Amino acid sequence: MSNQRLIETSKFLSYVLRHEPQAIGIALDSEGWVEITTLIAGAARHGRELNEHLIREVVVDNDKKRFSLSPDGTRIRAAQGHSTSQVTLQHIQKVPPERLYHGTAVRFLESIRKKGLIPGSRHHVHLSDNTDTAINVGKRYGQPVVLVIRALDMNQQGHRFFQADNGVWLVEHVPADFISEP
Ligand code: HQG
Repeated sequence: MSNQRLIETSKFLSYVLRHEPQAIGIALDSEGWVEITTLIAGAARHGRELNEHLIREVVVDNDKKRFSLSPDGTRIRAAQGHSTSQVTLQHIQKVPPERLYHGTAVRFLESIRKKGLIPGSRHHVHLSDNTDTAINVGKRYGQPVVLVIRALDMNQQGHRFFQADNGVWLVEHVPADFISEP
């Protein structure tokens, strides 16, 4: 399977499983799941040819483990990053490590200093446990900068942390007091 086809399919799956399931006339359950057969049929009705083999390859190959299969292998969901109101995924609540990292662009810093980190159109602020990931995330928006978050302190002061299937840490909001800049 060509890499290009896998990337294209991953982008398409991100779009329908996180943001716009209605674009291909499918519904996700509140945990984000849909039957793979339903997904394939919906995509086909909208001119997009998928098949089970291709979908499974995208799930396994994906660099960031963006998608998960149900234990019986019949359903798929995006691990995190949703904006659709169809999904209210109950991620696993966990005690975070002492520090977590958030990659952003330098041009957002002024606003972050005022408001802290806010989720934008997604349901959560995304944090990682390593700086390499954070740099790559930040680069998407311009000159990257990695912010250090005092996650354990935040948690001890009542902020709930969740971890998605793929290891990404999620929190509702990071107040500016817990953020340090390099
Ligand atoms: C910024 C990708 C101004 C925030 C990535 C970020 C990640 C503020 C942007 C995942 C702000 C939101 C998530 C404030 C936050 N003022 N800007 N107060 N607070 N921001 O894309 O974290 O490839 O929704 O720093 O790799 O960049 O999709 O979030 O720059 O894992 O799987 O607002 O998405 O993964 O942008 O990325 P995003 P993100 P996938």
